[in-house]
Amino acid sequence: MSMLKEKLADLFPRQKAEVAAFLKEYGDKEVSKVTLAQAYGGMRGVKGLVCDTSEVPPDKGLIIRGIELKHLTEKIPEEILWLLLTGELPNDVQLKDLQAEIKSREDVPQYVWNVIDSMPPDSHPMTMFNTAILVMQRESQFAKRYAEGMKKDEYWDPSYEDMINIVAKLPAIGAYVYRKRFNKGPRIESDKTADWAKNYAHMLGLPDPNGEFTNLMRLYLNLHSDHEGGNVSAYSAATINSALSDLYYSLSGGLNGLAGPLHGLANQECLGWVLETMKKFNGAPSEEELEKYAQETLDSGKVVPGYGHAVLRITDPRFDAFLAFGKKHMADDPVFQIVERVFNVVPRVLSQVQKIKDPWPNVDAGSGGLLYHYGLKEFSYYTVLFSISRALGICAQGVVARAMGYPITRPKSLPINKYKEIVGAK
Ligand code: NMX
Ligand code: MLT
Repeated sequence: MSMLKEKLADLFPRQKAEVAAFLKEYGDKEVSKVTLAQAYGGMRGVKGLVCDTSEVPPDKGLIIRGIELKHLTEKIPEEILWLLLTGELPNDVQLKDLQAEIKSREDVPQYVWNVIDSMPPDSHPMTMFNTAILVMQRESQFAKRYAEGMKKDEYWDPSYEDMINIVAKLPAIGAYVYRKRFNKGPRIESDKTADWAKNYAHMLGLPDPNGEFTNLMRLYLNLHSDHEGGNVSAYSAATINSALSDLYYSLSGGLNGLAGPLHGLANQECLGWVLETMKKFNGAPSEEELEKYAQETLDSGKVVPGYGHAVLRITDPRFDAFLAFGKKHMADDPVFQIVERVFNVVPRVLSQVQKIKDPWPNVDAGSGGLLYHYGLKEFSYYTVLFSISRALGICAQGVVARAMGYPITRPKSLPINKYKEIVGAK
């Protein structure tokens, strides 16, 4: 048994007992109230979900298992996966053990390449990526063991196996989607000595003479890994998983939500918006021109992508981390400079619109400019990068949920006349 799995086998029963005792004593206490506006408003702010892997206080941003993101930016994604699951960072021996476990599972079945090859060549990269995950569902250990009649206490074990099998294969699949979709040449074989993010950078096949792009990939795959339980992709995946659909079904389903422009696709939209400003103003726009363009975007009924958030009320610390990387490595890059300039202007413009609750940049406002700098210019691909990273959080949340024995998700909906009765409307 791997060291991580061994640790979880020890940890999970104790955590499950803690939840049971907590519920026994406090189960009937109220934790949230719901107004009619919240029922009609995407349940914003309603506390009714449980997620232990991470939390997002509006005034702090992402905290993974009690550690603020700013203290985790130098970590690599495998360390983050260990942290998400166990609540601790791994030591060197544990990290190597997890990396070896991932490495041993990275071979992708041939039929996955065949399926990607047979898709319409203009399919969106996210459609290709999510289809590849879904088509691998036949590999699910959870589905197999469930059909054989495993006990409820064992659910987390094959979920863990599915998680490692999926996580191990995603860099190769994501890289192939890039190479196939954008005619970059044949698939590049895995580097058997490289860590997860470095191997992904290697298989993408972009020039990386001094390893800066690899470092960006490590940062990128670290920063997007998790964002508590209520975001569209995590919540959708958890709902699917709660029906005991395995992690292949649930991850693919959740990532279909990430492919929406108000969620992960905003990273594609955001760089598009930045480049449009360059086209419109024949080069780098001034702050005044950007202000005008942001206002035009609002007036045309569109959102300014990369800005605003359903939970955060500060500049997203993930944006801060990308900005710091850009300042260090590409301060003179014209696209990066516009990203910085947009940051100076857009919050001011959005602050003047009363209904917008958060005028600050989110994670998607800065990442595209950095990818563009290293030659990853096909921005319809950007959400695949987000997905590879978010798979860590979604899968970790799924394994924890099965270990804790959480039931099927089923909130109550009502039609308008029932709500009218409840609030006493005429
Ligand atoms: N540009 C224009 N309008 C905005 C923006 C923005 N960046 N942000 C919020 N609004 C509007 C929003 O559309 C809504 O309008 P209406 O009432 O007419 O429907 C109003 O302001 C109130 O929205 P909020 O309560 O501030 O935000 P909400 O929680 O509903 O939505 C987002 C959050 C993230 C969906 C929203 O801020 C947005 O659409 N931002 C741009 C897209 C984006 O960057 N998404 C990525 C989020 C991060 N991620 O990676 O998932
Ligand atoms: C995320 O990373 O999932 C986004 O910031 C969206 C969210 O948290 O709602």
